[in-house]
Amino acid sequence: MAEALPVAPTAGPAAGPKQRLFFALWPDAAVANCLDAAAAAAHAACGGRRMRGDSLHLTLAFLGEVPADRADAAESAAASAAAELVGVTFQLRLNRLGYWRHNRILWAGTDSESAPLLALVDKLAAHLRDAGFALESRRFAAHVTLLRDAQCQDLPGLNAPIEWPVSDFVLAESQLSARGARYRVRHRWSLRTMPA
Ligand code: 2AM
Repeated sequence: MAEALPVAPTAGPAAGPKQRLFFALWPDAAVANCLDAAAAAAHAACGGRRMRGDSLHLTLAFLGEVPADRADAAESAAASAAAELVGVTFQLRLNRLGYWRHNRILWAGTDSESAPLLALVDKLAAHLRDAGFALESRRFAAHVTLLRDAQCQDLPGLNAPIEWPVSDFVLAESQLSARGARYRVRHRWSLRTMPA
């Protein structure tokens, strides 16, 4: 994994209120605690700013600023993707930390690609594109940002792999303020059962 996640402007009308939206895997409390502990250990080595424990996530597709009247289209696209992936729950094993010098992000990720994760990302992207959302075509890089503005001379390791049982995904909204971004989960789709 070498590059940041793809992004591009979203199609749709330019006027009116907008929301900064993205699809993500959102960990349960147990996984979030493991990620938060990894962030604490990495922070001791690299400094920077730790992500809030309740903000840790793995982005699947970044939509950027979406006009409020297009949010429903994004949700419908996600429901279609979820319907086609019913039963595709999987175990994600985060077994490494990584550091991107260009944006000074320290992240947790995996050194082997997860086929079901990539299937989810591809399926979601396909339905979003069909709905008119313009996603960038750069390769997806699975990562959970742990630290921003980090400076790592030597990359710390993970004490133990983090096992993340994945059975749903979410649409989240990022609210930017002077004190940084706050995230709000707007909707969750199960991979176990058909969307309502
Ligand atoms: P990051 O953690 O690597 O910064 C909410 O902002 C989520 O969307 C974060 O996980 C962030 O990734 C990702 N994100 C923010 N801006 C992005 C962009 N321009 N391209 C891709 N992903 C982005």
